[in-house]
Amino acid sequence: MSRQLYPHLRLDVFPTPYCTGCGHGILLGAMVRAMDEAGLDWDKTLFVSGIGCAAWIPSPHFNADTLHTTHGRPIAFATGARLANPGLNVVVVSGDGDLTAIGGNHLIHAARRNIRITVVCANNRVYGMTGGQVAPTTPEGCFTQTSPWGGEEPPFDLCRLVMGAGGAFVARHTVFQVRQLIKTLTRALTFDGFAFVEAVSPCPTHYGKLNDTPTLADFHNQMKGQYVDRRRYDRMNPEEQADKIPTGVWIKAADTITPPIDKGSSFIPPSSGLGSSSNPPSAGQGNSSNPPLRSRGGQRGGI
Ligand SMILES: Cc1ncc(C[n+]2csc(CCOP(=O)(O)OP(=O)(O)O)c2C)c(N)n1
Ligand code: SF4
Ligand SMILES: [Mg+2]
Repeated sequence: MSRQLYPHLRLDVFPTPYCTGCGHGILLGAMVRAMDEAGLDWDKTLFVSGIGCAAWIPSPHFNADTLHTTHGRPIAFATGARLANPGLNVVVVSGDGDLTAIGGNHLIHAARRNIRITVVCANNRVYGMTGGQVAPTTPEGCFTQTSPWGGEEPPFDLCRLVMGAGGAFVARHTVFQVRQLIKTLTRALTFDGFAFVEAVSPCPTHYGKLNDTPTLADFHNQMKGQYVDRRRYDRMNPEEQADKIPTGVWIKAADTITPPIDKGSSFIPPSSGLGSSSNPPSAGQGNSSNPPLRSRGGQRGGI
């Protein structure tokens, strides 16, 4: 990483606590580079995380305002911060267990409501921090401490989950696709609405050692065959697609995106005498007490 980016890190807490070969360190570096490329003001950005190895990416490593919250609740905290201070860029970075198991409800409803936050999910397909329990992202047949005969449940495809919930900007890359990951994170950080990025990240310690990928190099060899660009994936027949996972960015067509919830439709305190339950302010309309809120410099458009 360029030394020019060092001021954005708390260098006194390095090296990171991550195991050798953990993908979370690659995502950490990609986030810092993406923040730089997006040109976002670090002093106007809040990073929110839950509990888990991934939740340590922003906190304590970023020299920025960070909220290290409770397990499963970072999106709830982030939503509150965003609505209370619309001038803030709010970025959630956390793990697959945190965001899609215990915190899954917050994820789908933030996507449905088009809350203007960026959510980055480090998906290592296991609960890493607590010793490697099975997660809703663990592929069928894969071994974990709590699925010693191989997981029997079908996993979530996180991108499909968030798209199904209405997510406007949805993306996936492995941490090995680092250039695309940085580019996509840059777009997500400036997207004018709810943006979700899944970063597939190896956990050699608790996932790899039980699934024939004990080193980062083993993960690389396995993932480069399995994760394919979505344009290539779309050209495959169903048999070819069966063991592949598409990567890339999916953005809803602009005219199908729900207006972000804080755009002129925000809560009006009853004491203000404005609005009532029978006459709520309509979405998309500002008024003098609730002017439309600052755009994050959005990049809407359908693909
Ligand atoms: C309410 C609650 N339940 C369970 C835990 C235990 N716990 C801490 S981290 C974690 C899983 C983290 O997994 P993930 O979010 O995937 O992060 P990773 O460590 O894999 O990066 C769990 C179950 C907790 N801290 N609080
Ligand atoms: S347990 Fe897994 S996710 Fe946690 S630091 Fe080690 S390799 Fe990374
Ligand atoms: Mg995990």
